[in-house]
This record gives sequence, C-alpha cells and structure tokens, in this order.
Amino acid sequence: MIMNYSKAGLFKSCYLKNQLFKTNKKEVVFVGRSNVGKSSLINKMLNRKKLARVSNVPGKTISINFYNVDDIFFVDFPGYGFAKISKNKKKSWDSLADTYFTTKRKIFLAVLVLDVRRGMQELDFEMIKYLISKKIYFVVVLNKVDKLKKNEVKEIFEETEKDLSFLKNIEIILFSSKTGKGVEELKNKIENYREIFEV
Ligand SMILES: Nc1nc2c(ncn2[C@@H]2O[C@H](COP(=O)(O)OP(=O)(O)OP(=O)(O)O)[C@@H](O)[C@H]2O)c(=O)[nH]1
Ligand SMILES: [Mg+2]
Repeated sequence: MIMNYSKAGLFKSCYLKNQLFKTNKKEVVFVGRSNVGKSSLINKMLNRKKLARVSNVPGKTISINFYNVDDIFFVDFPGYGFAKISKNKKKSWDSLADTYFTTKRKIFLAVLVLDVRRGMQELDFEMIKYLISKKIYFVVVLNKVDKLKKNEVKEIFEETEKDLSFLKNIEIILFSSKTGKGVEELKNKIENYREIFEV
C-alpha cells in the first residue's frame, strides 16, 4: 500500500537507553557513518526542510529520533565512525544502539546510508554483519551522487556491488538528498518491505 508521507512529525528523541520505549509500530531505521546524510535523506523523503536536524559538523544527531510517518516510525540514528568521538561516547553509542536493536521491536528494514565518494568502509561492514546477526533486512543507499560525475558514480556503484557480493541479494540505491534522486525508489522499497514484514 502506498504510504502517506505528508504529515510526519517528531515522536521522541532518545539520548539514553532508559528513554527507549516499547512499541507495536513497524520501524525503518536509517544507519551509517556520521555525515553521510541520513538526516538530510529523511527530510528529503518527507519533503521537509528542517524536521531532522542536519549539520556540516559530523556528529549532529546524538539521539535516536523517532518520526511518525503514516503508521510507521522513521528512526534517525546517530552516525558512527566520527573520528573525534571519545571512547566514552563510542561506548554509549554502542550500548544505546545495542539496546535499540536488542529490544523486541518490529524493525522491518534498515537503510544503510553511504557517502558515494567513499563507498563501503570498515565500520559499514561491521554494521552489515551486525544487522545480519539480528536478522534485519537492509538496503544500501549511495547518497550525495550530485557530488560526482556519472562515470564516477558508476565506478563506486560497481565497487559497492563487489564489496557486497558475499550477500545473496544486494539492493543498492543511488540517492541525492539535494536533488531528490532515488526518493521514489527508496519509498517503493520501504513500502514493499513494510508490506511483507510479519512478526
Ligand atoms: N551535496 C549534497 N550534500 C548532502 C547530501 N546529503 C547530505 N548532505 C550534506 O551533508 C552534511 C551532513 O548531512 P546530515 O544529514 O547531517 O548527515 P548525517 O548522516 O545525519 O550526520 P550525523 O547525524 O552526524 O550522523 C550536511 O552538510 C548536508 O547538507 C546530498 O545528497 N548531496
Ligand atoms: Mg543526522
């Protein structure tokens, strides 16, 4: 069924484990390295300029943010791999993330966002292994395609395909939070996974 994206709103921001809540809603979670454009992508999908907070400074999103979108949650995650992050902060990211993923929830899809200029990095492989261990379906989004020439994008796309060839099914979407490229494709994916997901 086609979803209505027009009346989205922030439901809750969780900075600490004990702020996480139980819910019966289905969720799609957006994960990836810091600064790859997760929050921008969410804004573009929802056709809103400032719903999710965006910044040039990596580490903008420091809480797990739940947005009501139709009958599901869009979940904006803090980015990982932020170089300046302290060990303590990394630990708190890990434990917040782990609590989120380990609590019984209806996460029907994870959207792993990459910066097309970098492609798959070490921590992204770790994230994928983690998602597989939790039996969570995921798609990979190469964001910021507006920053590269077509042939450069093609090169990274093929490289990413190779990087992920150990998976049975890989779905890679080219995206730009600036131009809106990929919005319809990603919406279709989300709607399809939402439809087939049963707990
Ligand atoms: N040119 C271009 N810039 C983008 C795109 N997506 C995001 N940006 C820029 O990248 C920077 C980081 O964007 P965010 O959306 O805050 O990234 P994030 O992944 O949410 O970052 P954290 O919350 O720190 O994990 C901002 O300056 C955005 O304007 C895109 O598709 N194209
Ligand atoms: Mg963010």
